[in-house]
Amino acid sequence: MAKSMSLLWGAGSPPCWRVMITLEEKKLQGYKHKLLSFEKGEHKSQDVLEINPRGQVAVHAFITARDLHELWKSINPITTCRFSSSGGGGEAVISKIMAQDMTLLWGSGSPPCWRVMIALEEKNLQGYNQKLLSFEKMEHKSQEVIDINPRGQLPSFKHGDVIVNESYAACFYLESQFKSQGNKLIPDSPAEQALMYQRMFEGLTFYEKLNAVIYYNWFVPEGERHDSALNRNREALVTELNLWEGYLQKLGSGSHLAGPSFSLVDVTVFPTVATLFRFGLSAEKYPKLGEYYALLKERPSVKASWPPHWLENPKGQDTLKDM
Ligand SMILES: N[C@@H](CCC(=O)N[C@@H](CS)C(=O)NCC(=O)O)C(=O)O
Repeated sequence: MAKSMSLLWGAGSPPCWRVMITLEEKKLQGYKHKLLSFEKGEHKSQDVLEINPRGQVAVHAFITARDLHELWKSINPITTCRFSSSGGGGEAVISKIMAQDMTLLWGSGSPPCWRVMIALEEKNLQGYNQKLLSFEKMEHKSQEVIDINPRGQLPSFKHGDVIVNESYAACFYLESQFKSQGNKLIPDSPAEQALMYQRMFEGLTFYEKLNAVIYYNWFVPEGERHDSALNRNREALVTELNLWEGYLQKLGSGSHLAGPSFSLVDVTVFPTVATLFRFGLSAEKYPKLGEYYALLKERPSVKASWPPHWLENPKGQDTLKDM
């Protein structure tokens, strides 16, 4: 197994080290590897770019998609849903009972909250307890939130006594606990599964680059703002947008982000895409993202969880109009 794996790595890079520790723990010594030098710019070499088009300093772990899948299969034990039933009315009743034990504290328009809400819908867990809180009124710093999430952030999510606040963690948790309930969100095909994981984690970069532009004034105190810094952030977002356009282009029309089926990467990245268009991104300039947005916005789980303040006020901002 290890022989079919290859890792391009840099010394002292924590992302590379993570992969190497996992490979060791899984007794996959013997994989092919090549130590590259960041100083010499070897992370921008053709060898790297062929596997990782980002070839960027912040991403130091390179492993092929197929290898990633094999590795993931070996570290991700298949969990089965203890509560599944074989159809009939039983499943709906069980979903309802399970959902009653769940509580979500959320904020309207927050992509992390939206991810969890889409996952809950997809897993037929409608009927969970929920409370919409206001960021403006600082309700995310209330005791009610801090009791579940000491970071004072939304989403804050609880299932019985289990607390899982990080949106990605909550999505993985729901899929793993309710594997055979509602829609299956992790594809079986090795290529699709590996691509799903790959794009999910790239999705975090996408979200970060978006926030650095649309919330620049919110994040950076008045005296520390510079047009040059904002322009740099805008350029970084354009680079990111072009990467995602390219990914969608390669997958072909009508595809989801990891292939033909809707999966966890759509759950986690769609809210970022919707936010782009809410902030004025042009579907003419980014036609593939536009097409993807148009496809997904009609999906029942997405419609059911659409941010209420977007519904009340359908016109968004034009911050990204000229991107
Ligand atoms: N990594 C967290 C991020 C959650 C997050 O940043 N939530 C924002 C709303 S979108 C928040 O609560 N911000 C308030 C704060 O950080 O004080 C996740 O994915 O769940």
